Amino acid sequence: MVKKLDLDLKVLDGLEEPVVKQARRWMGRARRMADDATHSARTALREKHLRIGVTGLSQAGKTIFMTSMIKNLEAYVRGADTLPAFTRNGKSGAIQRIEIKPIPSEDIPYFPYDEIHRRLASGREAWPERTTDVAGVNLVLHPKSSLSGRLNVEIFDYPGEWLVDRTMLDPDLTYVTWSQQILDRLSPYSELEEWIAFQDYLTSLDWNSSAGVEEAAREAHRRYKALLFACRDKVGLRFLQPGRFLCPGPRGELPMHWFAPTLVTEVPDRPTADSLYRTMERRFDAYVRNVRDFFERYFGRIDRQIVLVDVLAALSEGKVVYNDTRDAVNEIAATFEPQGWLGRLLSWSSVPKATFVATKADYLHQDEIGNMVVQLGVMVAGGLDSMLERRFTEKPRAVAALWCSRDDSLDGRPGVAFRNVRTGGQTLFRFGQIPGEVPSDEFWTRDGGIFTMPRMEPPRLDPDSESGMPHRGLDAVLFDVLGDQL
Ligand SMILES: Nc1nc2c(ncn2[C@@H]2O[C@H](COP(=O)(O)OP(=O)(O)OP(=O)(O)O)[C@@H](O)[C@H]2O)c(=O)[nH]1
Ligand SMILES: [Mg+2]
Repeated sequence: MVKKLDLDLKVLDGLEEPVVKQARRWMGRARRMADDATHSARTALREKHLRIGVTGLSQAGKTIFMTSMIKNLEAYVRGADTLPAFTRNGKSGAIQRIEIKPIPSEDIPYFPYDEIHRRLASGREAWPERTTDVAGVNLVLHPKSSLSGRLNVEIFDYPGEWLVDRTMLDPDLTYVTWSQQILDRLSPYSELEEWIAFQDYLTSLDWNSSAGVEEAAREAHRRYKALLFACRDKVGLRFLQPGRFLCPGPRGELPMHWFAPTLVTEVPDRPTADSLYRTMERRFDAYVRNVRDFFERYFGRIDRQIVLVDVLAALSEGKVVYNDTRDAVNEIAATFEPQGWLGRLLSWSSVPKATFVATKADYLHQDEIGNMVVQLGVMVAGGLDSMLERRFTEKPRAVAALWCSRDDSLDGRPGVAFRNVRTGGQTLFRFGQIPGEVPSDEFWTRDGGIFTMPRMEPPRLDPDSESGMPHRGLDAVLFDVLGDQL
């Protein structure tokens, strides 16, 4: 191919100057494309690709999980014993080298794991900010065995607020049915001033009218958004849609965001295209299309899904937050069910294998971790047995991606000790009972029943990360998703 192009370039000698230049440019480009194609074909034979989605509601621990995953894989490759599950399963030293590269399409922001690690290593108040955009990296793992090809592991981080939009892809959902769901879900918070302001405005609107539509749509959106922020920041809810109203992404707020749930329960009779109803409905449809594009682009070809759930935050913040988190996790889990509606709807070859993980397991003494996993099963599928039967996950896990505590005891019962971000001093902490079922009303009214989890200071980290990041149980999850590929 390349030889043939050389000959053709000689034939061009003697033609008009600009024509020759243009032709040479095309030939050059064709040659580079041919080279690239040859290179890709050669490497494709030796390379395997694995896309891992790390998902979870906001503040579930995704950013820390990914950073710890990368830093511990790097340290393991350098010979540190950071992933004992690999050693236990005969894969000690299975990865000879690791390269960390941008996602091959090169148009996705680079996940700033080094910067996050540096901040964590710097001490107090070092936890990352909420994530506001998608970011990813490609981990190129070079296995020791010459029989296995290079393994490209692409991982993505994104704002947890966007995950709940997944359920908006249900093909049976319309603007009207979605609005009813949302208004039902938020009705327990009707005492919030933001709810009252939003409801007052909705009831004053004429949905068939085409006068003042833009102002009405924007004002309804503004008031609805204020309600979503109040539900997130005052009540602690996470199942809030549309997720991009809370976290719009790098392009900021777009005109398609200027809608809100409607009070209309049936499609009005022949509304005109420029009526308020149709305008809002059109924007809702555009939003759903955008959500579909997002999930298809980043999660459409995911092979393994790691779903992180902050079980302890849900249990500590009271019945309302528990039910909200459980509903969100339930609905998201259903989208991972083999043969679920999402798998059939999108052009995905198959629904990825999911691993459900309870995060921040360093708030518990080792003796209590089993109860945490049982509660994870309750939240995901009503019980551990049902979670396994419905094949949501093969092995539910509990992980502290960054282990900030040590096991201790409090009043003779298992607890943990850590440095508290608020006080800067040592705190002895016992989470208390972790129910093995959906908590009863007595659970919520018990002494000390509802509290905000104290924030732990990150442990002292080695700034060069030679020894990785201390964790509890991360190695088991990584072995579940990578072990059979090495
Ligand atoms: N003790 C402890 N705290 C953790 C751990 N992982 C996360 N956290 C805490 O949880 C908070 C949220 O963690 P992130 O990793 O930023 O959560 P996220 O899912 O990326 O959140 P969003 O970007 O908002 O979606 C952190 O700021 C920490 O306070 C852990 O392993 N141990
Ligand atoms: Mg994050």
